[in-house]
Amino acid sequence: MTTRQRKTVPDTIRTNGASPNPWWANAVVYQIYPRSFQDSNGDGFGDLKGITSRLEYLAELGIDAIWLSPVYRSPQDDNGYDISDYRDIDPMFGTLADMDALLGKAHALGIKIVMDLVVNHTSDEHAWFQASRDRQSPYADWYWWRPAREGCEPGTPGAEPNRWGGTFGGSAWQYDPVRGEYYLHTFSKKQPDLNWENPDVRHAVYDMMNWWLDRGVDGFRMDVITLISKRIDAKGHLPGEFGGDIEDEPVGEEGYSSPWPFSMDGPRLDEFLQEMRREVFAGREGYLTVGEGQGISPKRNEAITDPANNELDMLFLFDHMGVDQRGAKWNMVPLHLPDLKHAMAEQQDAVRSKGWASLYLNNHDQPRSLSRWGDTSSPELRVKSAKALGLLLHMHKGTPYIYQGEEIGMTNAGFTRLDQYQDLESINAYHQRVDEAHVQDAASMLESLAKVSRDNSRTPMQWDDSQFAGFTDPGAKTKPWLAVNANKSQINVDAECANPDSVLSFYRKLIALRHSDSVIAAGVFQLVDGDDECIYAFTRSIAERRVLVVVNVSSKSASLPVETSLLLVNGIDAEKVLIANEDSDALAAQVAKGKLSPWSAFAYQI
Ligand code: TEU
Repeated sequence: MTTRQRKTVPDTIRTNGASPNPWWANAVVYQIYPRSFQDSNGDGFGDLKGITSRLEYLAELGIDAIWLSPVYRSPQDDNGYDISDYRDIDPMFGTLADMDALLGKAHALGIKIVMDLVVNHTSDEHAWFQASRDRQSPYADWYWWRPAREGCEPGTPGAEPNRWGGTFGGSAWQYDPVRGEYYLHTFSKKQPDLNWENPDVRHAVYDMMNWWLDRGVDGFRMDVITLISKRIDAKGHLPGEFGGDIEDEPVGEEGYSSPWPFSMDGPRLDEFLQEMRREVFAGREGYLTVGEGQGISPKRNEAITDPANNELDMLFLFDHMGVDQRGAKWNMVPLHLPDLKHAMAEQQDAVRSKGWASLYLNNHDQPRSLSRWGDTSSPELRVKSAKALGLLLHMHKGTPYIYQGEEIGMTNAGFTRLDQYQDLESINAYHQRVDEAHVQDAASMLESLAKVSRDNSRTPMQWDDSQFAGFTDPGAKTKPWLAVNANKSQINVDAECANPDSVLSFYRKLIALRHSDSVIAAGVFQLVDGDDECIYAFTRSIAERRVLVVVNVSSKSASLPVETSLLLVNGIDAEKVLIANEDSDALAAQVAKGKLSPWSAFAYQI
């Protein structure tokens, strides 16, 4: 077992306004996508025993907590984000005993475990939903059931209650012949939305959460939690039901309007979150709650995460992840750096004195940031830009999240054919856009998928250069569920572990710095030269201590902009470099010329 060096942020330094400072005030969280992390039984899917066997690796990396994507019992329509039993583990991942073993060992190593909580919807195979199909059942009102549009034959084309489309294709309404009505599904038709207006639903969710906390988990990452309160009128009607104003809603390229505006940050969100806080977390300590924050503005984030309001500890905001997308997520455009800086700065400014930010560039829904915004054209630039993006993110204020493989510089999958993809969103979008709505041709849609499909981040973790990258045994019964990236021979844990110049070693330093330096953990953020198109610079400060962060987010040599140059007017003193992806002499020479090499990045005490 490793002994962990970790200073906490002194309580005299304000983090989110809570006192004492919570443990996550200077923590780093690591996200595990269990299917793709480590397979222990050769079935081609990662599992809990696999994760347990890799905990020492994570302890050495230095992370404080794991966010575990869903491992509950599930038909796996959306890789576990469709849960059919909240109190059991899917056999694909193991058993409850395996979960207890994982918790026990993680805790012994000083690592907390935060479970994914998916309660905007269940699986259609969940017992609640099955019971709900009977109008006489006590569960009849647990989901959003609605009759066919007036004058239409139920179950026929166009008879859906309104024109909402599901996030994963087709209508957001599915007709159920047993009940003779439609149910709402914001995501796939196997993910019916729960009716949070019904107090029985809410209390069933709180009971389940308490059950997991009693079992030893340390908190929850709450899937699409900001969609739980839908905008209904006094009669309980959803917009557009039976005619109404949704007919005027813009219809997207694929012929549907979006239900999201009617559920993101809905009217009862604060009330539900406060109720959850009371019913689940009152009297408990040391947990973490982080919500997926679609539709939450930085200003609203400040309120929801202000400890005085008793809602959530932090949220994942989305605005900074959309800066290179236009309209549909499939329409990617090159990054215009000032857009990213301003989106991040707005989030940072809103948590200056109250509330808290979570920091991420990667997760299981996003393409790899290194392929998206870094430079993978040569091994040198790949390593340097991976470190630059890591430094950039980790020097902001908030709690950084590392998505598995990010710490070794994993890249997009490199798939070129539709049959290589497994993600339902990618496959459905292809058919809808290419075959049905004809908004993209096959070649351009394959290009879009190669850039932005969720499968880009879901390829197996690269542990070594063996056939299946150490994710599963070469002699395994089946191949990994998703192909291993061809670059596993260059990019893997084994190759990086002992190399002090690797991306992995750099991430260890980033994590250690957050633990030991309270300016990095809690310092006030100030953007510098916000409109510069290559250099991303900002300061972090507490009282007289001030750290300047400078990153060249480009593959060309860039001039240091005015304000940044002024802050560096005395040149670079090696002793004041907190962390950098180049040696101090090289940095000093660049700064002396007023230039920064491609992807150079450093944090400097000024
Ligand atoms: O994601 C919700 C979400 O808003 C998206 O990021 C979504 O996955 C999609 O990429 C939109 O284009 C959460 C989970 O993180 C995701 O994996 C699930 O599929 C989804 O909810 C449904 O549970």
